[in-house]
Amino acid sequence: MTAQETWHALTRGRGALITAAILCALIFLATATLVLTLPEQEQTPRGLPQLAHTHDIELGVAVAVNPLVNDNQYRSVVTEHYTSVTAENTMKWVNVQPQRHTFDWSGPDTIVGFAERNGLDVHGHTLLWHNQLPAWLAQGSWTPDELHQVMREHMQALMGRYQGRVTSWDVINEPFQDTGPRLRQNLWYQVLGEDYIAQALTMAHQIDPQAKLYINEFGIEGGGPKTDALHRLATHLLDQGVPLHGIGFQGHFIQGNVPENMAQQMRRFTDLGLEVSLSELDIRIPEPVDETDLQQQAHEYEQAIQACLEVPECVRVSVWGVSDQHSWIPEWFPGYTAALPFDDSYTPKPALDGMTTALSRTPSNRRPHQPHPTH
Ligand code: 9MR
Repeated sequence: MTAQETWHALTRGRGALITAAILCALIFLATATLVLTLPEQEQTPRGLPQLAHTHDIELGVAVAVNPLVNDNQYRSVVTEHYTSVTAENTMKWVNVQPQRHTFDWSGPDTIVGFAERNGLDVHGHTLLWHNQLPAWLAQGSWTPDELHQVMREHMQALMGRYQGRVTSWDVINEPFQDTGPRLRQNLWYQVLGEDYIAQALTMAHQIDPQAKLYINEFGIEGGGPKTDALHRLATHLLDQGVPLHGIGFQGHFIQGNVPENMAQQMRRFTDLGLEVSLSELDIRIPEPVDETDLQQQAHEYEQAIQACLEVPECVRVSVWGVSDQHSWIPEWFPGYTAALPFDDSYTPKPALDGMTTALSRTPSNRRPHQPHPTH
């Protein structure tokens, strides 16, 4: 071999060596990147909306108009953490029709517009209730025909305006007495009798045949006489062919009292062919609140969401307010506070981790929901 041939052989060998070295380095880098990034991706918690989506469940929040318009942070909490909104007050009768035939759409339009711009669902709350009625209605004296007409005008105006945009409605809110099991003697009951419930649901279905129609009630989450009475009512309505599609379990809990058997109670209603939701979840804590309380609250938020996930026809969990600053609790239950997953200054509380933990579990027996009511 001449010196020149030896030189070529050596340089060819060196080229191959360099190529091999570069290849090794690339493989090493790629492997290192995979090893470093994969566990990190697994550890990074996915957002609540994405997690909710994997379970085919909506995660809702009750919203008020003023902060929605004026407070950036408020809006961010809603859009980053939830997939659905419920108007806390602005779609109630006193706000929508403060004077007979005078409608105020400013609040409802604001909420529905915000939801649409941000890809959020809207659950309608509420049509027939005993609270937050305007004086002209509550203090009026009505014949059944007149009240029927008033009911039709209001429902036609409200449901009609948002048809196809508000996809489910609390048609009947809190029909039973606070501790049950008797029907509440509200205005509707006094004038129209027990049949007001069937009449309202039938009317709502005529106005918007696609909307899911709910009875929304509190104090039914752990079973007992009030739950039994609602179950009998729902059975009776369905037997008569009345268009009832869902039951809202409000879920206003005191810390330490979230019932263990909520999924079981929900199943009693889904066995009738209904869907259910946890519609106004909050867990209030007696003052003073310490870290142990917040951890227990986190566990109970997890437990509440888990109950809904265990029931394939549980379609939504909504919390009743964006932050502790906006919660109804301190005003209505003096001595109790901190009921929501965000504190007064929008800092996420352990409760938010509790929700994430429940939603991070593998879906169990859930199946896709029917897009339209069957009745
Ligand atoms: O959170 C609502 C609060 O701001 C109102 O003052 C109150 C009036 O009764 O209603 C609250 O919302 C209720 C909901 O509409 C129905 N279920 C019970 C909720 C808490 O009272």
